[in-house]
Amino acid sequence: MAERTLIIIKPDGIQRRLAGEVISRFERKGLKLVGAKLMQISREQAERHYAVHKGKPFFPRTVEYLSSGPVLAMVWEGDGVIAMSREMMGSTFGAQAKPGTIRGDFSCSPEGINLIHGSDSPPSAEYEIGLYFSPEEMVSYSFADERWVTGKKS
Ligand code: D4T
Repeated sequence: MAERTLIIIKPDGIQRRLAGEVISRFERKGLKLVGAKLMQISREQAERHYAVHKGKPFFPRTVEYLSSGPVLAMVWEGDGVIAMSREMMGSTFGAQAKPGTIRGDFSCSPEGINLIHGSDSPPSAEYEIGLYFSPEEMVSYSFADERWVTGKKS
């Protein structure tokens, strides 16, 4: 199976009606959506999500932000999808993210109000996908034009 990653359009992305814009960028890149869920993340779930940051000064407000409104949780698939999506997102703070990236184009926040989450490694992706999706909630399928997009013969 190709690599998978967890992408979340965070509460500000939903409130600012940017979900379609973000999904469109992932689709145009050629990546494959294999799971999607509009949901409200609970405080406990957000604490589990950011467990590696527990104890850091920004942990409380980061948990508060992720659980502050509806989000769109998605699983995207493709060889190298984790690194590609991190590049597409841009660096953590919108105020510093490069133009052309999602955060660079749509966020000016210096404080982590940064529209989107993407897993940063295969172990994080596995852990984070498991927080939001059961295996039956993801779908495996092929695109008819796969070889024209990836160059791989299916
Ligand atoms: P997420 O995980 O939200 O997609 O963002 P990043 O992967 O780009 O950033 P991260 O895990 O290092 O940080 C998680 C979250 O905490 C906020 N944060 C982070 C913050 O407010 N101050 C800080 O100094 C750091 C490092 C922003 C994102």
